[in-house]
Amino acid sequence: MTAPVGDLEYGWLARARDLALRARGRTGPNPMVGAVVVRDGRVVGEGWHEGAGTLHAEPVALRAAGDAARGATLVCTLEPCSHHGRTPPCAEAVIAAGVARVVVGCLDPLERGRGQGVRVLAAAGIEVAVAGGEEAEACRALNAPFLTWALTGRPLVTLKLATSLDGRVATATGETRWISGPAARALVHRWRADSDAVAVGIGTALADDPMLTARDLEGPVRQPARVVFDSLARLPLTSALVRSAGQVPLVVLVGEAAPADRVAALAAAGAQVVAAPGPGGRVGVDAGLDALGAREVQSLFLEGGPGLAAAFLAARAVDRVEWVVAPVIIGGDAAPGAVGGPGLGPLAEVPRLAGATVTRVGEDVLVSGRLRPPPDAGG
Ligand code: AOF
Ligand code: ZN
Repeated sequence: MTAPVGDLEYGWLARARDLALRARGRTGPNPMVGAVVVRDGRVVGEGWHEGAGTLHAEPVALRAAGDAARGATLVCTLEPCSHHGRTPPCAEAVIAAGVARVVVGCLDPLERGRGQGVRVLAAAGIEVAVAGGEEAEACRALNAPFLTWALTGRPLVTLKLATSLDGRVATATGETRWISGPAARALVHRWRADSDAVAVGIGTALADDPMLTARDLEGPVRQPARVVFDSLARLPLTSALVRSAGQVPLVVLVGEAAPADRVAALAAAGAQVVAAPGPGGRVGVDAGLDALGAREVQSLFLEGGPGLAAAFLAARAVDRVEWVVAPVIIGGDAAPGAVGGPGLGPLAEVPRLAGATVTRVGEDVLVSGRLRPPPDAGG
C-alpha cells in the first residue's frame, strides 16, 4: 500500500526524532512526536509536540513551513492522527497544506480504531511511505510505553532490583538500606521521574515506609503516581505514602478480601483505592495492570520487594529488567533473595533476559534487558 522510504528521508526521520525528544518527559499521556517539512532537498519547517492539549508535531511543522509546504514532503515520527481529540485531526491539516508526500516513522495503534491516518492521506491522493528497519525501530523505541499501552491497554512494566553479589536484598536480620551505592540510587530517582507510576508490594511498604518520589534531580521533575499492591488494605494511615497522598497521587490496589473499613479509611485519607481482584481474594497482577492502564499509566516501575517481583515474573508481566548488583556478599540462609515465592518453574522455563547489557554505575554493576519483545505494532 505504501511507497518506499529514501535514504535521505531516513536521515530526516532521525532529525524528527531529535526534535521529538525536546519534549521528553512532558508529553504524557501523549507520545513524543517530531516532524520535518522538506522541499527540494531542504528543510523548510520543523516542529514537535510539546504536550497534551497543545498542537501536534505535524501542524507545528506545517505552520513553520507556511506556503513552502505546498508540494513538499512531510516526515513525521508517528502516523498523523485522523481523529478529533484534544486537537483537530492532523491528516486534515496535512491535506489542506497541499503536502505531496508523507513519510511515517511508525504507525499509531490508536489509529486502527479510528479512520487510520495513512489511509485518509492516501485517499486524498498523497503518497505515503512507512519506514522500516532500524529507523522504524528507533521511532517505536521513542514511545515504547505509549505503544505498549495503546496496543494492550496496560503499562510497559520495568522491574528494578538491587541486590548483593549473592542475590540478596536484605540481611538475615532484615537490614535493607543502602545495599547499592549513591550513583545507583541517583539513577533510581531518574527512573522514577521517567515513569508514570512506581509500585511496591505491601511487605516493602510496611518494612521500609518509603516515599517513592523522585528526588535530587536536575531540571523540572514530574512525580510518578505511587502504587501499592495491598491485598488486605493494610497500608497504615500514618505511612509516608498516605501522609503525602495530598501532594503526590497514591493508588492502593486491593483484593476482594480487603476489609471495607480499611478501604474507606484509606480513601478518606486521600488514597485512590482500586479493586484489582486476583486469585484467593488477593490483589492480582493482571487486574492491577488493567486498572492502571485505564488510568492512563503507560509506564510502571516496580521497586520490590521479593513478593511483588515474584508475582509479576510468575504472571509473565515484566517487559524490562534493570538489575543493580552491588559488590557485597551478604550470606545467611535467612537473608531473602530478590525474588520470593515458589520459584519460576523448571530451569528450561525460567525467565531469561534478551539482549542484556552491562553498565558500570559507580561501584555497582547494572544488568539491563528485556523479558519479552515489544508488542507487535503490525501494519
Ligand atoms: C500527540 N502529538 O504530535 C501526534 C499525536 O488528544 P489529542 O488531540 O492531543 O490526540 C492525542 C493522540 O493523537 C495521541 O494519543 C496519538 O494517538 C495521536 N498523535 N499525538 O500528542 C502528536 N501526532
Ligand atoms: Zn495529530
